[in-house]
This record gives sequence, structure tokens and C-alpha cells, in this order.
Amino acid sequence: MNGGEQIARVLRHQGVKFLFTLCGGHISPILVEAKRIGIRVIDVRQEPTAVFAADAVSRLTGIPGVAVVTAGPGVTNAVTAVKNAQMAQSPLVLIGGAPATALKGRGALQDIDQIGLFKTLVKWSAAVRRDCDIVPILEEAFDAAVSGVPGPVFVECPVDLLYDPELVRQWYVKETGRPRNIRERAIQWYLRRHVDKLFACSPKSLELAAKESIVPFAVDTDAVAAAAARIRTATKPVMIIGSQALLRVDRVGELARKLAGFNMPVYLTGMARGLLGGGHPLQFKHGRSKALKEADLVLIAGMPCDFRLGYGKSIGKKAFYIGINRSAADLKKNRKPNLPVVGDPGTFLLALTGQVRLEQHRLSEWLDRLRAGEQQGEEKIAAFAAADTQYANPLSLCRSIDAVLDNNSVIVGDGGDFVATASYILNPRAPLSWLDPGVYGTLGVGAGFALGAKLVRPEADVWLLYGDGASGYGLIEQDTFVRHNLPVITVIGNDAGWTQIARDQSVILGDDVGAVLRYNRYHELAESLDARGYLINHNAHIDEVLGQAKQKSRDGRPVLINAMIGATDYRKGSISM
Ligand SMILES: Cc1ncc(C[n+]2csc(CCOP(=O)(O)OP(=O)(O)O)c2C)c(N)n1
Ligand SMILES: [Mg+2]
Repeated sequence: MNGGEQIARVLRHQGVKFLFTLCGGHISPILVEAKRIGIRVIDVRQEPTAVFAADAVSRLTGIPGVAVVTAGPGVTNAVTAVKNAQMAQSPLVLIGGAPATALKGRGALQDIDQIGLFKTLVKWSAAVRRDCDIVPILEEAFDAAVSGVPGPVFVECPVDLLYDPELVRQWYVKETGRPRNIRERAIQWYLRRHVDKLFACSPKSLELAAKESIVPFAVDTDAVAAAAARIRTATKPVMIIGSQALLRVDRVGELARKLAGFNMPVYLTGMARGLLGGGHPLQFKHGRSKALKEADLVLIAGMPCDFRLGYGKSIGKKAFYIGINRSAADLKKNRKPNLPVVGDPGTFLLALTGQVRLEQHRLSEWLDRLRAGEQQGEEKIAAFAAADTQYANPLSLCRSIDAVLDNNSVIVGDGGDFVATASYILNPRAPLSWLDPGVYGTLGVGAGFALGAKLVRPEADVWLLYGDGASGYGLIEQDTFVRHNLPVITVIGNDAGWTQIARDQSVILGDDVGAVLRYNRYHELAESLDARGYLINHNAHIDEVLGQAKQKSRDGRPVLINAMIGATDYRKGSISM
């Protein structure tokens, strides 16, 4: 079995169904073998898309998604997407091609120090050097990706190992020609030995280890009991659930059911959005800072006290703070919990919800306060949605999109103000139906995330919401959607600018230089790639176009809606640093 075959077999054994790639001479055998044994190879138009797609697969299935990129520029192009996955604690596997073993460091094409490059970007990396390493290194890579605090891993595999040993032997001999003297004979002897060592294992079949999915943590029953006791006596409790609580994808349904009956007011962030469905009475979207300031007990499951929580300052000084995180460092970041629990937040919540059930009537005063905050938030949205703007009103557009979502629709957000606005208006209806970059805040995740989501959930509508700026990173992937029959619904909130940046820059510095774009005809661009393009430039068109686009995508065609939107002050003053 050559290296390409071995890699493909390990991937299939690990449960990998899709392989995302942009081709290159260093990786061809992996692609061909993967296809041959039934893994769907999805070739994209730029490497970050491949990695973002793998990231989405990881998040939605709990099984590491896999991207394969060619040596050198293929690998360096993947860097931002890998870093984004690391910050989002998403367990993907990136396989990079590499120059032939005997040519490494000798001026070979695209030969750089890839392992050194990834040192601070992945949680684990390794370079394959002999065929005997392939299986153990890949198996370790998958284990490393999903254990502890999950994250991306990188494996580099030299091109000569991927082909049949006989062919490689011939290449090396051909390269050196007929030996004319002792020196050349010595080189040939060295190369022959080198090839023998490379293929020392040449296995006919593979023995593959059982695969791990996201590794569970044991539940700390004492901590659960202590948390339960505190929660029972709290009068103003609030809970924030972050992305990490959704890592155990296999138990997300159970978590949703149990939390729904737990009766503790909750704010959902990141991948946790949608966990309680579209309209749970104890789920709040607005007034989070105020709630955290006034609460007497704050439980934060699966996110650190970073910029999103005012570096810990958002939580009132007197509140009893229970924190649960897989990472001991994140758990203590900026503010030490009164009850710190190192462990899997989802598993902890499952145990906790089995122990206590809060009585709503005891919390009624507190719930009234939170509901008033919620009401205020909704009134603000209604007021801004009713305002006259040039073209379509972005808030009305978001409300209409929310109205056409189905119970299984997946939403992907990639952009600045438009997407931030959408995040307050759209209600993801089910667990794991909202994807955004996470704390790294990388623009350009959209096409890859939508690609991964549509493959994993072919029966669901996948709504890709873009800012016009962000769309520039991924528009060419409409071509990928078309080639691979993936009818994603793309909506560009086209405000002719990098508005989230322009907004503050203009006010503080008096100049929007570098932050202005044009009202481009993105729908025509989509048509040129054989996706179906639609234009919205007035409120009156919104519902009709959304309906048509949704139907068209269900007929199997990728669609792109170029929604020209006007300016609004809804996001005025919001800033994240
Ligand atoms: C890769 C990357 N480059 C730059 C930024 C900085 N940035 C954050 S929001 C934003 C503006 C996004 O513009 P657009 O997608 O059009 O959304 P809008 O704010 O206009 O709705 C920029 C440039 C970033 N987050 N990521
Ligand atoms: Mg914009």
C-alpha cells in the first residue's frame, strides 16, 4: 500500500466523509485514493475555504474535518483559517504536502519549514518521514485534535512517500543516471538505502485503532453538588453558555432537552446559539451586561471572561461566579470563579440539570426584570426596522430572513455590522445551526463554513449571511457550490463599505479612507458562475425575493441575493477590542 492509500484508509476509518482540498503536485495520490475508497473530495478555489469547511464539519459533527493542501504556498495560505480554528477550539486535521525526503533542504520547489511555521498555530504537529509513521502519526493527530481542549493539528507528508515504492525507486535512479565513478556509485547506494528505509513497512493491510470522538471528561460530582446547592438558594441567577459546551455533539440533543426544563435564565453565545430552539421563554438575547451586573449567581459554561464579558468586569462584584471550562487557563482568565470547574461544560450541565430544577415562581421578580430588558431590545429593533433608509432597511431584511427560516436551517455569519445586527434578530431554531468565526473574528469564513454545513446537512437550507466586504474573500466559491451541487443561499448585506470599521473611523478620526466600497452588482457575478443571482434594492422586494431564492435553492441551484441596504444607527457606538 502506498502512502496515499494508507492516508485515505486512516481517514475513512476515522469517520471522515469529506476531504477539502486545492490540488497540488505534492498531494495528488491522497486525493485519488480518497476518492477511490468513497471519501467525497471537494476541491475549492482557495485554501482557506478548505480549512474553514473542515472546521465547520468538525463543529457540526464532532469528528475532525480534514483539509489537504499542497506544500509551501498551499500550507501558508491555510494559516489564518488554522489560527481561527485554534481560537475557536475546533478539532480539524490539516495535511500538508512536502518535498521529497531526499530533496528536503536542497532547494526543492516549495520547501519551507512548515512544522516551525505551525508551532504557535496548532495544538500538535508532526512530520511523516517513513511509511511506517503514516498510520501512527495520523491516529495520534486525530486523538490530539479531539482531546482536552480541542484544536487543529498539522501533519506534513513528503510526496515521495505517497507513491508506489517501485516508482519512487525509479525516479531516484533516473535522477542520478548511470554512475560513472565511485562518488556517483556511493550516491546511488545511499539513495537506494534511503528508499528502502522510506518504505520499510510497505504494509499490505492496515491495523487501525479505534477512533475517539471528542474525549469526555469525568464529571466532578462534588463540584456539581456544590453548584447545585448554590443555585438552589440564588434569587437572581443567570447562565451563559458558550461554544465549548457544544463540543460533545453526540449529547447536544439531550443537553437541549434538559436545559429546557432547568428553568434558569440563559444567554447563548457562539455555537451555543439555537441550543434551546427559536423561542424558549427563559432564553434572553438583550440586556446581558445589565443582567450580569445585577445577578447574585452567574454560571459561565464554556467561554472565558474575555472581551465579550468585559474581561470579567461585566459580572457584578458580589455575584457568586461558577465557571466551567476544559482549559484551566481560560477558566481563570481575568476573573477567578468562586467555584472553578475544569471539565467539559456540556457534561457538567447534563449532570447539574439532573440535580436541580429551579422553581420559576421564586424567580418571578428577577425574570420580570430580564423580560423588561428583552422587551427594550426588541422595541429598539422594531424602531430601527421601521425607519426609512436608502435601498432596503437592513433590520427589515434580517426580520424577513428570520421569518423564512425553517426548524433545521443553518445560518452562517461572515461580516461586520450587518452580521452583528442579524445576530440580534435571527433566531436559530435548533442546536448547532449557527456558525460564526468565534473569538478570532476572521472575515472570510463564510464560504467554507457554508460548504461544510451544506455537506453535513444536505436536507437543510444553509443561509450564508455576508457583509459586502467579507463576501470578497469567498465569492469565487460560488463556483465550488455550483460544481459540487451545493445549493447554498447566500445573502450579501451590501452597504458599499466596511461599515463596522468606517463607522468609528469617521467619527473618531474624521475620515473613512480605506473603508469605502461600491454598490457592486454581486448578483451578476454569481450568474457568471452559474449560480442564480437576485437583487434587492428596496424593502418592497424583500419577501418576494427571499421566497424565490429559497425555492430555487431547493430546486438544487446555489443562489446569491445581492441585498443593497442603507445606513442605520442601530449599531452606533458598539465596538469590540
Ligand atoms: C481578515 C480580516 N481582515 C480585517 C478585519 C477587520 N474588520 C472587522 S469588521 C470589518 C468590516 C466588515 O465589512 P463588511 O463585511 O462589509 O460588513 P459591514 O460592517 O459593512 O456590515 C473589517 C474590515 C477582520 N476582522 N478580519
Ligand atoms: Mg459592508
